[in-house]
Amino acid sequence: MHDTADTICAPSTPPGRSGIAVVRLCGPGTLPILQKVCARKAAAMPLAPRRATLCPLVRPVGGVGGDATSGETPGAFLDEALVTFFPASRSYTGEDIAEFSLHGNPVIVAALLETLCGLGARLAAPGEFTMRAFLGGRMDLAEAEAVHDIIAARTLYQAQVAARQRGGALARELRPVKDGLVEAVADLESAVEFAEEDLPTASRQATLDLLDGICRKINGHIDSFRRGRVVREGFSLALVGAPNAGKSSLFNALLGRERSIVTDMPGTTRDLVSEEAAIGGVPVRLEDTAGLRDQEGAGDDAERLGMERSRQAAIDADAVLLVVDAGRAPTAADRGLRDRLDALGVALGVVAFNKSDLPPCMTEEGKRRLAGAWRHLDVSAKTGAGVEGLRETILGQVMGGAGAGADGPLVTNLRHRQALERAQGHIRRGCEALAQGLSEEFALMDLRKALDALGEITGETGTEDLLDQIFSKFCVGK
Ligand SMILES: Nc1nc2c(ncn2[C@@H]2O[C@H](COP(=O)(O)OP(=O)(O)OP(=O)(O)O)[C@@H](O)[C@H]2O)c(=O)[nH]1
Ligand SMILES: [Mg+2]
Repeated sequence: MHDTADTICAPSTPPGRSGIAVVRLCGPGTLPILQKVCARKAAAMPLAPRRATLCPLVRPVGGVGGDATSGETPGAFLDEALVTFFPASRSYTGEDIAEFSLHGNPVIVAALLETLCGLGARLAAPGEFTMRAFLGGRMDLAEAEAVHDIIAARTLYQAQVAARQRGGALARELRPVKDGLVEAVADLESAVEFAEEDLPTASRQATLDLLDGICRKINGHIDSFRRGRVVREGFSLALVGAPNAGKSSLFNALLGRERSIVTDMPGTTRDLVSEEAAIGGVPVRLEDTAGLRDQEGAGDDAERLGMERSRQAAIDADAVLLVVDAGRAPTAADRGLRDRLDALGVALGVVAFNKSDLPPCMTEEGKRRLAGAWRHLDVSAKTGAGVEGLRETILGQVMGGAGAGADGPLVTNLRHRQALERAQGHIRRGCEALAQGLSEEFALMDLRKALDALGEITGETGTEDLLDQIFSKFCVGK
């Protein structure tokens, strides 16, 4: 069981020197501790709730027994800070909270924490404030997880998606699924109650239809995870192609700066060059690679090792961008490269026919044949033409056809997807039992398990073991 009887404290800003540093205090001891550390003239009066108040902070003489209410400075001065008191009724966790905005100096922060602990608080574990908010009913578990995602976001778009979940979007989207399940359970329960009257076949069919609709809705959520995972974690893209095709030029164009060396000499890039970028608000690790020649054994040792790394990068990446020089006549090597990527098991790719600013040397039919099942488009790394379209195409491919801003459900968390899959499995088993004409009680057992699985997402059911696992990933002080 998780203890919420203690009063906890922690720094909520990262260590080091900064303009301000924030320390949080939370729990039943908040007010008595505040009265001891805030050496205000009007200390006998409680701080106005939810109002920042400038206070000298002191380490009271005699620790817990000290008294700061006399108006005199009763102990060692710590800092002058802005202190905000949030009463339990309107706080993040549902308990009394105080927030101290101090001068951003680690020595001052440490002294305040030591003082608070001396007065009966203890240092909070990672995520303990948010865990208390969940346990206190201030937010559901999916919302609490979204708090972590907001802080972990690497792009504004990721933060916006997480903020939607923090606002209860997932629970709202799952509401019709849960309501449908509860309706099906109620139908079957009444059938069990009036067993001697036997549920008419038509009514059983209606329940099956209802469950089928629910399964389809759950499927929509499960399918959205492909997109959601990419939004939450980002993806990697390896640029591969023949020497001199313009891979490094396109890499720089996608990155928006001249990171990789470009020359007119084939074989310029020898090793992998990796950089973080963002496409449509989704983080992407771009990998520029050494040009792949058709004679794999050719070249010096460095070139051969470079080509081996290129092949490995193509295998390891989430998607491949095959860059083809369309400013010269197509060669058998270009076609061979596309086949080799298939042979390496690269499933997701886009073909960029580069140097579209030069007179065209390839027919549309030739491009289509070379690209095969992959999407292809003309670009010019030199002029930038087509690069924006290329970004959209790449994102569309890794997101399974939808763009970053696509509407509809978006499951970004593997734990949620697994719970949805379990719920779906239970519903399917329940449907089978009904279709086989077994007693409704069998189906009821499965549907109740499905409801439990859905409840795990928002934390209504079976979460005690999960809590430490989820909240240990949080920062201290959140
Ligand atoms: N006209 C034109 N030239 C381009 C374009 N993209 C690249 N180039 C030129 O093509 C040559 C090779 O470009 P790189 O980007 O170094 O090609 P690469 O595929 O990285 O080459 P390696 O690293 O040697 O395999 C350079 O002279 C570039 O200026 C383009 O869109 N249009
Ligand atoms: Mg290069």
